[in-house]
Amino acid sequence: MKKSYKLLIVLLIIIALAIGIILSFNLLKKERTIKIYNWSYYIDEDVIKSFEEKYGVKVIYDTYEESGEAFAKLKIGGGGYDVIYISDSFLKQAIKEGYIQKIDHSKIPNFKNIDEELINNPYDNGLSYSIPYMWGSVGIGVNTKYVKEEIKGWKQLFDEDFLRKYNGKISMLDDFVDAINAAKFYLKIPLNDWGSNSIEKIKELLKKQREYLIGYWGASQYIPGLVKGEVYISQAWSGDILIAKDEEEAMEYILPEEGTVRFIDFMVIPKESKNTDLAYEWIDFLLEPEMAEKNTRAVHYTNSLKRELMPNDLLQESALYPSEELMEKLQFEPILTEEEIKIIEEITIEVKGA
Ligand code: N2P
Repeated sequence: MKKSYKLLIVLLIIIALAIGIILSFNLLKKERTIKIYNWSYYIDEDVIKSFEEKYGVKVIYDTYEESGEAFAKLKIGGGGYDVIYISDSFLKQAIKEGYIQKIDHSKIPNFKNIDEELINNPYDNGLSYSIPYMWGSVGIGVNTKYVKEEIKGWKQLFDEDFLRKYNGKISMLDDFVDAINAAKFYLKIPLNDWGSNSIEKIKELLKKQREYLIGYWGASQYIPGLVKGEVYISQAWSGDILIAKDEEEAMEYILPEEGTVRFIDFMVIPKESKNTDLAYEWIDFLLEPEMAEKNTRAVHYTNSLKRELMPNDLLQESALYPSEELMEKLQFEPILTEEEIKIIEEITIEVKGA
């Protein structure tokens, strides 16, 4: 064999080896995957990218529209997810049922950044099983291009004349606990009252309202829906309406005068997560002031960090850091027991299927 042939063969072998090494490195890299399940419209996409770059992992990020979907995933061990975001109301029951892993605080150096008020919360006091992500309120989003009259509260969303006027242009939350909460505020029924008399009244009210609704919508329907004018009025979460306002100036968020709820969403590690180290890294990353600020700016909800870690311009936004007077209008979401979760499922089926 000629010398130049030998050289060519050696060269080809070297190239083949190099390709092999690159491929296997990429395969290895691909194996580092974390799966996240969060509400729709609830993160700055750049934060996901920064995490992927920093840790050299692939993030599989799926979203949902109502708390029941997250709870159902936890019930089956997590459905392959490593971090699931769950609403306050369902958290205690998920802990009680053993759906969630205990949090090892030593694996979250940024734990020190969390606001004291959120550490001592009624759902998981001391944060043994969960880490708070964001909080906000439930209210009413209105596109004032189409609705000129002043909306004051839940009273209008249940008033038949009003409903007739905006027939097919109103949506209620797909997250049925919140539709039920609205009915309770309107009927002056306490949020933790699940007695059969109260339930009958709530069902009757919601069934009557349903006739006039475009539907029960989550954020991924009502945010674009309000912007395009497909729907004029939506029961909605506070930040979502501010997201819509980024696109359509005529958007307004109303805190109902009868009162409303303040929600807190938590990050948890499901029982069967296989990538707990990555799950801790994800949670810790989101508690970095820079990332929390980015998320708050993108989705307009209040992150769980201490105020002193946030810049002044954010602290001055009353939608994010409301005055004490406004805070008094807000009640915590109720803590649901197993029976109450079942009752909600029954009301949902009966009202939605009516
Ligand atoms: C974010 C929805 C907030 C979830 N788009 C309310 N718990």
